[in-house]
Amino acid sequence: MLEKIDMGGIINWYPGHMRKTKNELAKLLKSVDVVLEMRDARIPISSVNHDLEGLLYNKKRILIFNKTSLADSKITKKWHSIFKKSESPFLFIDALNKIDLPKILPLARSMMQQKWSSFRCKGIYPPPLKLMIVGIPNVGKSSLINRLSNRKAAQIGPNPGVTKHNDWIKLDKNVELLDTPGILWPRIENYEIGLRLTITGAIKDSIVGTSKLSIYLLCILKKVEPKKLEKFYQLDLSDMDLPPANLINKIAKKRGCLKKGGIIDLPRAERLLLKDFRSGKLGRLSFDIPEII
Ligand SMILES: Nc1nc2c(ncn2[C@@H]2O[C@H](COP(=O)(O)OP(=O)(O)O)[C@@H](O)[C@H]2O)c(=O)[nH]1
Ligand SMILES: [Mg+2]
Repeated sequence: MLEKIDMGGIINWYPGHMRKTKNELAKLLKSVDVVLEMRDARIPISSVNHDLEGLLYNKKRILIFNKTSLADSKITKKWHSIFKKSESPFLFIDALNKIDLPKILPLARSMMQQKWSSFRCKGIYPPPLKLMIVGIPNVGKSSLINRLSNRKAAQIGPNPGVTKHNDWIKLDKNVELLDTPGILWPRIENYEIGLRLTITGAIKDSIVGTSKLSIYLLCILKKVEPKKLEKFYQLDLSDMDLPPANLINKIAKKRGCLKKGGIIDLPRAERLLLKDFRSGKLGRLSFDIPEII
């Protein structure tokens, strides 16, 4: 996937609040009925936080793959059939475009039926359903809460690290949902996973650097969407044979990313490419591919 470019390295980005959150989650989980584990539909495997497995393994859990409208729909279909074979309940949703959101609460309630019937047998009215949403930073946890509660109950933002506290939010008189800050794991040893997490927004660009990130993106776009790339930046078809490092120079020239004296402003071109991709101008893209993972 990465051609012959050296992308080696380990990503260490584990701000103090992530460690604190993990410790707090462990305590809060006791009062939670169902965990909504949110992952990014473009990286359904790379966005798994294995560091949380020890905490979550015996909890009722729904896997929520968010940002489906940004993922390649053919690849999402393949992931769908793969996850169907596993035992975990899951949903592919889009919080921003309100895709399949009404399925979440009925699914969570259906997982509580047995426990609630035993309450009713004892003549006790079941307590409100308590949900907790967990996941990597910027995956859309707060956006989903706002959609489900029909108000701006949770703070959202385009950069990782917006939610800093664990907040209980009442969805209605029978459901409470806990928003949590995004957490990663202390050492991301697989550098390509680190790149996927960064390109999709869980890790700050500055940790990896826009240079490596844009080269990574161009490697993929060249392979998966060459026509779109060529057309969008008015390149030539033959440019698609160029190594990504040369291709970004071409894009810089085409887009007028130049400094005084006509010198190419590479960082500007890199930021432009990333912005174009993230605003959806370069099409839908999935980074975890079932056959490759
Ligand atoms: N396209 C798209 N963007 C989303 C979706 N959900 C969230 N976002 C965007 O992703 C960014 C992070 O969202 P936020 O809810 O703050 O993520 P959190 O850090 O997990 O709470 C914001 O810019 C949202 O607008 C989605 O389903 N689709
Ligand atoms: Mg948040």
